[in-house]
Amino acid sequence: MDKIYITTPIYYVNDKPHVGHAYTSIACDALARFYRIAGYDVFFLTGTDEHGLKIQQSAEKKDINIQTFVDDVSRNFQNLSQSLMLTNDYFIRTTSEQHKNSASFFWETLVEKDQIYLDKYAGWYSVRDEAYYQEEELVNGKAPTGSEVEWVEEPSYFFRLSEWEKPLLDFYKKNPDFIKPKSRYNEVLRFVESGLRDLSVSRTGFKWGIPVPENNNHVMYVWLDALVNYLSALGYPDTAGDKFKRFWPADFHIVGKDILRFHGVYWPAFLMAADIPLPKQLVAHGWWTVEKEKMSKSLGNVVDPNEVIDEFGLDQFRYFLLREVPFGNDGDFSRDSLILRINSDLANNFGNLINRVFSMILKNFEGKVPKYSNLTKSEDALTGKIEILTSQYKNHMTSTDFSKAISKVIEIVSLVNKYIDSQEPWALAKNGETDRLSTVLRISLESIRILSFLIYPICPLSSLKILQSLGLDEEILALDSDALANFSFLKEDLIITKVDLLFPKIDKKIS
Ligand code: ME8
Repeated sequence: MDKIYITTPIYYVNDKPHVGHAYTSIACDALARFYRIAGYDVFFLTGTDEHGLKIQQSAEKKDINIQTFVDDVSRNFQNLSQSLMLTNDYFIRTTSEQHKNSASFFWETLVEKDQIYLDKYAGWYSVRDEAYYQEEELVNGKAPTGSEVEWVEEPSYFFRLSEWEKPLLDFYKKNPDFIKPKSRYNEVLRFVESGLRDLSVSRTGFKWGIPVPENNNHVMYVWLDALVNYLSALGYPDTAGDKFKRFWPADFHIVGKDILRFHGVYWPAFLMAADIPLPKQLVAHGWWTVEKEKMSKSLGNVVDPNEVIDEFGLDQFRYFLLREVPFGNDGDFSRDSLILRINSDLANNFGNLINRVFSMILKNFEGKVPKYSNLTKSEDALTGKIEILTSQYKNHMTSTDFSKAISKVIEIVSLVNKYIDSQEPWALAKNGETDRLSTVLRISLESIRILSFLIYPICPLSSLKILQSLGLDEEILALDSDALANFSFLKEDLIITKVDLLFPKIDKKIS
């Protein structure tokens, strides 16, 4: 069985999780669920990044012991994983002993390979971004991200990043799909082409980090510590262990565009320097604003995913995020667009299809799966189109084009609704044309069954509810041709049960 290793960024525990964190996690979960039902052995990782000055300062501001603080905030992220129904195989915390040992070993490897030397750093640092900036990168005295910077002068260990400029450029050129989308690939390429300087990889002056093995006055730069999580979660430094052998290199590192440079430049350079194979692909998605504003505490517009789930439902939330904007583009989270999406795609289209087909079968056949008789051109046309659309859906999912993949699912929904409209099963029932009625409803029911398979990565709850009404369980899910192109999949002695209302129409005034 082929394997797939998918990772989210590990989130800083300086504050509560919000819709931006939920977005990346949901995208990774959809991909993980997709690959599992496509027959792959999947390892899906998420977790929390718990060191660094930003976190130390957040705990101090609240006057809470730092370890207690990070335990609490990390728990919020773990709880969110549950409320988002993430199927992560592991949740990594960088304050765990295993990770600390792993990062120390990684450091020692770099030292052994003469990749690290002691010098002095004098330059700008942004605590909020946990990033170093060159003088010429600053915009009106601030980081290009708008964050405050401070002047730092301290002894520091450096990583010989400049030595990796050429190998990195060779690598990008040989692997044009290493970074997606293409615009981000070009951005990274330009950055490296403009020249790399050695990177400061340790800090003094505060203690909340992993001590540098040979000099405890220094803690590791939080980004070096954090990136190693992708290895430590697989048991590194035990590279002969089952997990590491099975799952490294990662297949998908999925991140926001804000942390492209760390993943697209520093991480591959660290790995090359440590002589560890490089991940296969880095996907950088876009940025969410809220009602057209940047999300920020001071504006008080930070969206708590739990509140959205409570009000609109988990599947609706997952659906909206993955459908609304092409992965890679920026998006705006607004109540109006959320309600519009739910009503138009889910309530009026998908929900309506399920409702009408199930009710007609319950009414006309007492819930018994209807039998086929002769198939006409209309059925051939419908099933032919569904086969094409399911294969397009699969291609879009494997290229992390979630929005396009979902649009194929909705195209199927619309086609089946149209097919029903054109066949007028209500008229067939009235005229006593039972064979034809039975065929039309059977084709429609099998289409809903196929839709429940396709929608599983995006809307797992609804998918499982449909399956339950069809007397099937999660194990049946698959994406091969027997599952997706088979219109006599359901057992004919089966009695289907009513599906609960999956997507209630939201009756809120749209401004
Ligand atoms: O950067 N829109 O952690 P972080 C879209 N610890 N995505 C968003 C978002 C928004 N408005 N806000 C946050 C870190 N994200 C490091 C990562 S990895 C080795 C270390 C998502 O808590 C997006 O995935 O600041 C972004 O990259 C990530 O959260 C940043 O999370």
